[in-house]
Amino acid sequence: MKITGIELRRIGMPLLAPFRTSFGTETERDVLLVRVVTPEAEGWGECVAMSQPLYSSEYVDAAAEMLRRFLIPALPAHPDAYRVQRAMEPFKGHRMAKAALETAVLDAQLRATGQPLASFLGAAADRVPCGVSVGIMNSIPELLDAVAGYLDEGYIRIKLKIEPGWDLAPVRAVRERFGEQVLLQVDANAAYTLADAPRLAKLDAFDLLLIEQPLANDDLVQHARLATLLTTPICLDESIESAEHAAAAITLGACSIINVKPGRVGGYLEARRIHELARAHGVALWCGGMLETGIGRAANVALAALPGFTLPGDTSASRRYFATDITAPFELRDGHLDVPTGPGIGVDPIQDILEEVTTSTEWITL
Ligand code: SMG
Ligand code: MG
Repeated sequence: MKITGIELRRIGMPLLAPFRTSFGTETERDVLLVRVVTPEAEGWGECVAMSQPLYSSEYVDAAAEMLRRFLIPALPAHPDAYRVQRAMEPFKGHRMAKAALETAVLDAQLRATGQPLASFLGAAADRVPCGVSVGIMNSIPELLDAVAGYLDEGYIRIKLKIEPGWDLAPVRAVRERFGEQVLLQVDANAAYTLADAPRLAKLDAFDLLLIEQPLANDDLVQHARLATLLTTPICLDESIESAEHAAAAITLGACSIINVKPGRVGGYLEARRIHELARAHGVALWCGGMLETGIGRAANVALAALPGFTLPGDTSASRRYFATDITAPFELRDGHLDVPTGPGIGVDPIQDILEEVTTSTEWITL
C-alpha cells in the first residue's frame, strides 16, 4: 500500500447540551479527522484529544502539530498499521495523535482488502450493549430527569460523573428513584485523593458496578491501597496508557476493571494487546468514549464486540451528543448498537454534512 496524501480536517460539532465533568464543561466538540488516501482506498481516523489538556496532557492543536511535524513525515514507504505503529514508536507520548493516524491507515488497508475492522480485531458479537455517561448537573431533580430520559431510551447502564460535593447525594437519589436493579457506576476523572477514602467507602452502600479513576493518573500505588479500603471495584481510565501500564496496574492490584479507550492507549492494536492481557488475568473490560462522531464511534463499537469486553461501554447513540452526526447516526436498538459490517470501520462521512461542520482542512502530499 502506498499513501499519496493525508488530509487533516478540523470540524466543530456543537453538543446538544453542555457535558460537565470534574475537570470542566464541554459545549462544542473540536474534532481532528485524519483521512489517508491511497490508490486503492481511503481511510479515516478520529483524534479523541479535547480542546484543552484537562482530561490528559494531550489537546487537539498539539495533536495536529505532532501529526504534521513528526508522525506523518515518519511514515514508512509501504505502510500498514503495524509498520506505522513501529515508525511512530520513537516519539514519546502523544498517543491520541498516533491513534488517529494508525487508525486511518488501518481503515484504508482493511477497505482495500474488504475486511471489517471488527473481524480484524477478533470480534465475537454483532451488537454491543450500551451505557451512557451522565454529566454533573446543577441540581438533583435535573439529574433524575436526565437519567429517566436515558433509561426510557433503553440504555443498559448509567454512569454518573462525580466530584467532591457531587457524589453521595446524586448516587443515593438515583438509587432511590430508579431502584437496585439499574446497572450504575461512577466516574471521578481523578478528582479525589487517598485521604478521601472514608468518603468514597460510603459509596459501597449503593452496590455500584465500579468506581472509575477516583485518584490521579499516576497514583497507581494509591489506587492499590484504595482498593483494600473499598468493596466497590476500582476501574482505571486515565492511568492506563498502554498494555505495560495495564500489566503494572493488574500486578499491583490497582484495578479489577479497565476502561479501554483506543485513543488514550495509542490505537486499536494496543487496545487489542490490553484485551489479551486483561482476559488472561480475568480483568473485565469495557469500551470508553470521548464524545466521538460516527467515525470514531464505529471503530469503538467494533472493539467493544471483542469477547473480553464484558461490561456495557460508553458507546452511546449519536444523538447522546449530536443533533446531526457526520455519518449515518448510530441508533440504539433494545439498548444495543449494531457492529458495522462493511470493510474497515464500515461507515463513511456524509459529504454535505462534513463540509458544513468543517472549520479547516490541510492537505499533506506524500
Ligand atoms: O463518549 O460518551 C462519551 C463520553 C464518556 O464520560 C465519558 N468520557 O472519563 O470516561 C471519561 C470521559 C472522558 C471525556 S469527558 C469530556
Ligand atoms: Mg473516565
